Amino acid sequence: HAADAHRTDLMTITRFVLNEQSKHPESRGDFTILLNHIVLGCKFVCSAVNKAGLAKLIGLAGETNVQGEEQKKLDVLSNEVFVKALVSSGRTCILVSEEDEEATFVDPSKRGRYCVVFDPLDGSSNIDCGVSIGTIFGIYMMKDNHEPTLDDVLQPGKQMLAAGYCMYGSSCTLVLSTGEGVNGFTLDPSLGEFILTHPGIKIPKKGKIYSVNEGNAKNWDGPTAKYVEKCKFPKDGSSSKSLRYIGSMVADVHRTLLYGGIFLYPADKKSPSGKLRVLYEVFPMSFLMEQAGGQAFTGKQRALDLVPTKIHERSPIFLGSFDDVEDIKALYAAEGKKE
Ligand code: P6P
Repeated sequence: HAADAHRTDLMTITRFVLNEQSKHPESRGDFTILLNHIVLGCKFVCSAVNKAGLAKLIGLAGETNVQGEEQKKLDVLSNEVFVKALVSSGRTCILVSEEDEEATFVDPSKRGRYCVVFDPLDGSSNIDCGVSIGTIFGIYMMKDNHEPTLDDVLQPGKQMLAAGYCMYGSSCTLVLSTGEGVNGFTLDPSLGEFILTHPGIKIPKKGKIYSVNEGNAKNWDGPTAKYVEKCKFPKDGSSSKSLRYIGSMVADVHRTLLYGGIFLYPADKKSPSGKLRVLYEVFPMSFLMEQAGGQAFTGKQRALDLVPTKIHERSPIFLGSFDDVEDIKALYAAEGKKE
C-alpha cells in the first residue's frame, strides 16, 4: 500500500548520499566513505551523551565512574572518537578540531584528499543540565595534490564541499548539506540508522524570533544595539519578536533553520571578534543557512567570503532568515557610511 511505502522504503543517510554520488559519475565514492565515518562518530557520541547522566560520563576529566575507571570528559572522548573515525576512513589529510590546539596532519599511509574541520561536542558546558548539544563539521577538498599544509584548511567557507551538524537532544538529528540544499535525518536507535525525516529544509524568509545573549547588551556596538531595539520596540507598528536563546549553538541554529528568525553572536567591547569560531562554528552554520535560502553576515561581509588566517580564529556572526539578516546588514551599512 502507498501508506506503507514510506515505512518500507527506508531512505537512510547512506542511501541518500549514494543517490547524490550517482549524480557525479566521476566520483570514486570517497566522499560517501568519509561521510559514513562521520555518521559513525555521531552515532557513538549520541549513545555516550544519552548515557552520560547514568554512567557519570559528565563532569571533569579525572573523575572515576561506577566501574572505577578514570572517565574522560565527554568532549575529550568525542574528539578522540571523531579523530580516530576520520583517520581510519583513509580519506582525510588534515583535521582541525576545537579540542586540539594544533591541526592533525594524517600519516601519508592513511591520507586522502579531504580536510575536515569540526567541533566534536559544541555547547558541552550544557551537558550537565540536559540541554541539547551537538557536533558541527565542515569538509574542504585539499587545494591540489601537494604535501598538505594549513593553507588547505584556511580557505573561505564558500569553498566547503559539505557541512552539517548532529544535535543530541530528545532525538538525534543530523542536518547536512552537500551543496544541493539541506536535508535532515533522525537516528532510529532500533535500526542504528539515520532516516531522512526533513527533506529539502528551507528557512522562512522572515521570522518572529531573535536569538542573542542579552546579558552582553552593555558591550554591543551601535548597529547590534539598534537592531535588538527594533526587535523589541518595532517602529513600523509590527509586533515585537520573541527572544529564544538556549546558549547551545546547534540548538539555537536548528530552531532558527526550522522556525525562521535570526541568531546573533555579535562582536563586543570585551571580545572584538565575537566568541564563535570561524572554521567549525561560523562557516558550517553559514553554509547551511545559505543552502536553506537564508544568509549569514559577519558585520562586515558575507560570512562565507571570510578568509581565515588562523585555525581557531573567531568572528561575529548574524545568520538566519534572509529578510532579518538584510535588516541588520542595512544598519551596519548605515554605520559604515557615517565613518
Ligand atoms: P554565551 C557554547 O559554549 C557556545 O560555544 C555555543 O554553543 C553557544 O552559541 C555560545 O557558546 C554561547 O555563548 O556567551 O552566550 O554563553
